[in-house]
Amino acid sequence: MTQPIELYFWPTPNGLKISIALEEMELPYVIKPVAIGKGDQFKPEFMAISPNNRMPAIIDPEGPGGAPISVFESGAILQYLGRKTGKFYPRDERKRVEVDEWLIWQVANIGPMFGQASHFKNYAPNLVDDPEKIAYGVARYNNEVNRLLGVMERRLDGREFLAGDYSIADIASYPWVKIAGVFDQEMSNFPRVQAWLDGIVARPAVKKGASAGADLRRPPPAPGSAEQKEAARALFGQTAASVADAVKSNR
Ligand SMILES: N[C@@H](CCC(=O)N[C@@H](CS)C(=O)NCC(=O)O)C(=O)O
Repeated sequence: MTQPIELYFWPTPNGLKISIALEEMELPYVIKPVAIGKGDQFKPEFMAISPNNRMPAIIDPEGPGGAPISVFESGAILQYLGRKTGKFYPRDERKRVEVDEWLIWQVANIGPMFGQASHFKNYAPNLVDDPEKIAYGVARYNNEVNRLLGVMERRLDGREFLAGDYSIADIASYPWVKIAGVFDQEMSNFPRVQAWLDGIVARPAVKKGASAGADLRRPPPAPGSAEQKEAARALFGQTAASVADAVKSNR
């Protein structure tokens, strides 16, 4: 019997890329929650498989040669799962290069820029007293979100998906692009992106994968609450020294 893949996960857009891929590829998996607001990402056993103290990560008990393998970084995980199953990641080299381009475009652009836009929109207002101090960050990253939607809009001219057939490149982009409206974007300016989103959201495996870890979701902690302070300590102001301390205190 196939042993389930262990998915180290929290229900954020980066985590949902992998739950969606696992559903699409029909691979059994178990969720291992990594409560990033509580500092689980600094636990030594997690750092051993994800040295960048970020989720998602996976352990496949049935890796190459039948032995376990761990993988961190969502792009590397998606490529691994695509190679393992032969699904949503073409074998043909030209087609694969095209998927890789758009997958790497996602992890190098959409992920970090939308992620920073989210930071300045959702978190910075609770961390910085003067709204003027965050205005530049909000504008800079909302502009980047807008620019990247423009890149997608051009790319989807005459194409249904980012790179050939529906692929891991689309799966990677979907959970972030879906929430672009949060970053003050008017999606009617990007009709091809909207049509792409509508097509993907209708896929049953996407619906299932996108609701993974629903029981872990909580409303954002109230500003000034103990929970919010704990999350801010775990997530923000990280330095080499603070991460080393967090890992040490988790030993
Ligand atoms: N490049 C990474 C980014 C993953 C990432 O940023 N994960 C965030 C949550 S969305 C995280 O684990 N944050 C924990 C922390 O900031 O300490 C990937 O694509 O896997």
